[in-house]
Amino acid sequence: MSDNIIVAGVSVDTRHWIGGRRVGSAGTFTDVSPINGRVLGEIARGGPAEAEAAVAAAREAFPSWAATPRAERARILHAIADGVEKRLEELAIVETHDNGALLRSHRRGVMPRVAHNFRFFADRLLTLEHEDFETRGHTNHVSWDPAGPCVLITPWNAPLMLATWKVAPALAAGNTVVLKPAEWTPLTASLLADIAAEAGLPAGVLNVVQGYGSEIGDTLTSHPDVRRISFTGSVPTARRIAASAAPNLTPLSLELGGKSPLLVFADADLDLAVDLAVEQYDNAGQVCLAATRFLVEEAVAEEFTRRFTERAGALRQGDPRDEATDIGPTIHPRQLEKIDGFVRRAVASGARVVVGGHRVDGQYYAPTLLTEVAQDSEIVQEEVFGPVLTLQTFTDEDEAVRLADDTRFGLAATLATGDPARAARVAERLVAGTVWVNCFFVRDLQAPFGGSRQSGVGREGGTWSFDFYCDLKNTVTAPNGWKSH
Ligand code: TXE
Repeated sequence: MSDNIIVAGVSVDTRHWIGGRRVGSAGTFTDVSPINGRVLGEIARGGPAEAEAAVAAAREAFPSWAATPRAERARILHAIADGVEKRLEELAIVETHDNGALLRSHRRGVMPRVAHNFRFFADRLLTLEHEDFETRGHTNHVSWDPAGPCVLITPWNAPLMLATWKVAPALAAGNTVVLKPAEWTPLTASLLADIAAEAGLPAGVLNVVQGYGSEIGDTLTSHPDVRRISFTGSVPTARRIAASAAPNLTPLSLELGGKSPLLVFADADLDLAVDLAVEQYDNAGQVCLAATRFLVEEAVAEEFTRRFTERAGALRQGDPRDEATDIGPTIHPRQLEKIDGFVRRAVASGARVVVGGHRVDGQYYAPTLLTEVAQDSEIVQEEVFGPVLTLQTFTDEDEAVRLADDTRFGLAATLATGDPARAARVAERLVAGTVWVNCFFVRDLQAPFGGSRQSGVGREGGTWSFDFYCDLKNTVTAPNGWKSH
């Protein structure tokens, strides 16, 4: 097997990155592009031995990186951001080939954001401080001590973006990292390893291992030398990881699925509401935050549906490399099958198709809206992770809140209303990690991000990330530094 593959002119190393060296595996797995089913290459298929080696490398590199002055760590993180910006076009095109999301989004939104992830946490590190305070003359000094090797496990829907949400704060905090990207999208993590090495990140501080979660995951998550695990993905895998981490009581951050609502009140600007609604087809609906359940006040439901149908019908589905495309393919034949199964079962149990409801050529699924769906039905309760939305109506605010909150998730909610008092009232009542009012997908890294209920455990962002990736310590010193009786 050749160690490098060429994807759209970009050379990508298909091996692991462990302790500052490229390391192969006896076996490989095949990486296929969702755009056209073309094989991109064979990727090193890691297992327990590679997981052990990566954790050992992270453990060995930890003391020196943890002791590296904050300013120097921040400088290296900024250098990584510089590298991301320099190779932005390459990262964008490789990511699009690997996961099928729009090239124009990768170019203009996602990859600049990847660089920002490093810059933000580098800068934040330099201002991370808690004012000392006194207790009966004693001084309390709070510090954020690096925790140790961190295992970061990431999904395929926004591979580099979600990986760097975790990698950047973990490294900034002085930890070392083993990153395990999803097996459907292994490529940009490998490029990140190159960029980090070029930026001067010492060997072993960032390690990248490739492979199937079922083969390499357990060794990583059950490892006694691992001090933190951060995972974004599905609820069943999160349960497996939590069970595997339980004997060591390794702290976990879990960012899981959602079934978030878009509430449209009769007093809303309907054009804005429809804009927000159409946005839910981004990335072919494979977005954890997507507001997949439209809850629309009865008085405007017909008009909302009419305008939405018109807008959805104008969306262009096709090759995500084409700047004019609005919706690309689904990630994998298995995901397509899963999406189609959800829709077929919903229709069989009485749902009415307003828009779409069928496969298109290749791995594409038509943007879909279903109505006449029961609150307790599978299509309303379970995450589809595809371009499939449902519409239900409500008659008053209480019913809107009741329907919005009636799932096992609590990741996000979006409100469209012209009444600020109502927005405040409803936002306060909803169980959700993020509530957007008359907007969607605005995320400042200073804000806490995460889900309630089965949408996750913990919050990432700003100081919350440092709280997770550090062992917080309070040092209490006696008055005048001397023992008190
Ligand atoms: O996710 P998995 P899958 C949801 C979405 C989707 C469903 C299934 O509903 O349809 O999950 O997707 C690694 N130990 N989301 O099967 O299995 C795996 O290799 C350690 C929502 O792809 O959760 C990959 O790196 N790791 C979501 C990562 O877990 C293991 C984004 C995610 O894969 C492992 C993606 C194990 N035992 C899917 N088994 C979101 N919240 O955004 C697997 N993995």
